[in-house]
Amino acid sequence: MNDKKCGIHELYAENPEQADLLVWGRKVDPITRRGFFKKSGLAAMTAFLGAHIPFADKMPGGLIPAAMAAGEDSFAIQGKEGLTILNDRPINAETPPHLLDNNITPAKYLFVRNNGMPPKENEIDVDTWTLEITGESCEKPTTFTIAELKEKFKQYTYQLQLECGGNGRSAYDPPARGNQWSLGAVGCPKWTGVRLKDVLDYCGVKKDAIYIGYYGADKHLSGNPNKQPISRGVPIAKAMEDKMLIAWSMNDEKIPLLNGYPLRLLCSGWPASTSGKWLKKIVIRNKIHDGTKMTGKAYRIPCESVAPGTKVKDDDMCIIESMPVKSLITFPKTGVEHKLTEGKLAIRGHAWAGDLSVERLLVSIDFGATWRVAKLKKPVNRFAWQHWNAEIEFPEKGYYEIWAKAMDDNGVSQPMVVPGWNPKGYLNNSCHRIAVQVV
Ligand SMILES: Nc1nc2c(c(=O)[nH]1)N[C@H]1C(S)=C(S)[C@@H](COP(=O)(O)O)O[C@H]1N2
Ligand SMILES: [Mo]
Repeated sequence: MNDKKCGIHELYAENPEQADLLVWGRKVDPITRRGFFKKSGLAAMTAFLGAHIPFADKMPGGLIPAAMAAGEDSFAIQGKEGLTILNDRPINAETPPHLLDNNITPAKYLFVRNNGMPPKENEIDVDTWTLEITGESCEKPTTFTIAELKEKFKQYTYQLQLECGGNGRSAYDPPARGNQWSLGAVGCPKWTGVRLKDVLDYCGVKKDAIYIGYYGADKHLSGNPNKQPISRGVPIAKAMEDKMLIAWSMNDEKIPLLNGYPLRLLCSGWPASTSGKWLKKIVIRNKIHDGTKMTGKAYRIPCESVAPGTKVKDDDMCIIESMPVKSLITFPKTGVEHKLTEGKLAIRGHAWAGDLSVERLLVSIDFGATWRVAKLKKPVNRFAWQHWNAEIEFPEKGYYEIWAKAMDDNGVSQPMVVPGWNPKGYLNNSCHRIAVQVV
């Protein structure tokens, strides 16, 4: 999968000088091949490497620092552990399935999907942070501090799953551009906040309202303050569901900076791109919100299915709504060895189904020829993922694959193979499978 990864490696491979300029603002002298940092570029690299660089002036241009080049693990994201980094500007990182084993996803294992440059921690003051509710279909535009939100509205805590619309994109052929997520752009932490509905009601939703849109405090990659990295939303009916939250806390702690500190929107069940991070403003619209990444082909799929590789007109693309049914095997880790003499192998994982719930989870060890029903729990609340487990008996030694397949309460199952191709590679909910060596 390495060849599909983009980010610093690809950038440097393609054009080292351009990469230097982009990442660090470092210009290369064409004769000496030395890199000349602008002050801010050197500061950025120093911060990245976590140390002052005594010989920075001798560093050749177009050279990727060895601390980053060595491999994924040498380039750590603050507060995260064991994530696979897909891109570093903006930061995008996913969680290997075996690290998603916890029932409630810990902060260190929640994936990161940034479209722009997040605000810096020292730029954020929780006490003065405000959320503005406005828009043409808002009767009483109001600005709240976080303290006012806490004081004015009832507080709720729910476990809410988040999955990027592009999770699974790496499996599409022909490939779709964008972060090559495999399985781990998903998680299900516990969030505390106020209901979006209560806040919207307080500010007055006019009769002609049909959509909401969010704005966050992150900046566009170009640095242009008039451009948003992303500004998406959901129809009013979805916004008014009682588990859509404006949250200030995740797992009883402050939300991690990269996941939206100090305030984020949660529209669980829909592509996580509808759950705005670093939340500053919500607009109540009298038309479908037309913010960045609402239009064109972003977060849209062909209204009618198309053959792989088809060019689709923007007009024939429809906004993705509820995410499809999906599951993960989170224990054991793929490639595990199991001794036949030890008897059954206990396996487990989670399953979720967007706006719906999961009705059944099936497992197979014979490449899908036969399936057995696993034990499946009810969600702790709507929009929380559901835990499942099973005990697997192997007939003899050898190589096996364990496949898991979930079915939602409309009777729709995950496909075994990659589902309908679409230009941007969204909604791959094909079955997760792991390898087991029985010895
Ligand atoms: N302000 C803002 N909100 C955002 C994004 C962003 O880049 N900026 N990314 C969106 C996308 S595409 C996803 S998948 C989720 C990712 O949430 P996470 O990084 O907390 O896992 O946040 C969404 N909310
Ligand atoms: Mo996303």
